[in-house]
Amino acid sequence: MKKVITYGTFDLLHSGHINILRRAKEYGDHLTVALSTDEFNALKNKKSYHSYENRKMILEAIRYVDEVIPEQTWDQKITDVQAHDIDVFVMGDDWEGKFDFLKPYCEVIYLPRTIGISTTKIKHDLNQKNHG
Ligand code: C2G
Repeated sequence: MKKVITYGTFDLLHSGHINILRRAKEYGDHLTVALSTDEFNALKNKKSYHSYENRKMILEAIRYVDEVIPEQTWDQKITDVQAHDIDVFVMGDDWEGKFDFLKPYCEVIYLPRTIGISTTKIKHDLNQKNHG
């Protein structure tokens, strides 16, 4: 069984998230998502609208996702790849090159981001609408 992993916050789920999850799954038979905890989001200077539990439950309902594990630190990736017997690591290309240290342990693939959508944009657009 070829196992794929990807990491992220996946807040306010949108088509960009679904695109990366669908395409990541195409590289194998099993997709693990390492989902940023609320505490780790604070380290990323991100505040997600949905809690970790809610973001986890939402991801687990997606057909492309087989397993969700917590992402708690920047330096758990090598351990995750080894512990979960991962063959392929996939991230959006806004992270191009940032995770090449994983190359000795698994295939590292950066996929083009979906243009025109992001959690930040959603929050911004909603604020504009509500405040004129
Ligand atoms: N993404 C995408 N297209 C978008 C928005 C996001 O392909 N329009 C991808 C990102 O490139 C990432 C994934 O969706 O691969 C999740 O995005 P975020 O939830 O914003 O994750 P991020 O904050 O980048 O966290 O250790 C790695 C970090 O946890 C990644």
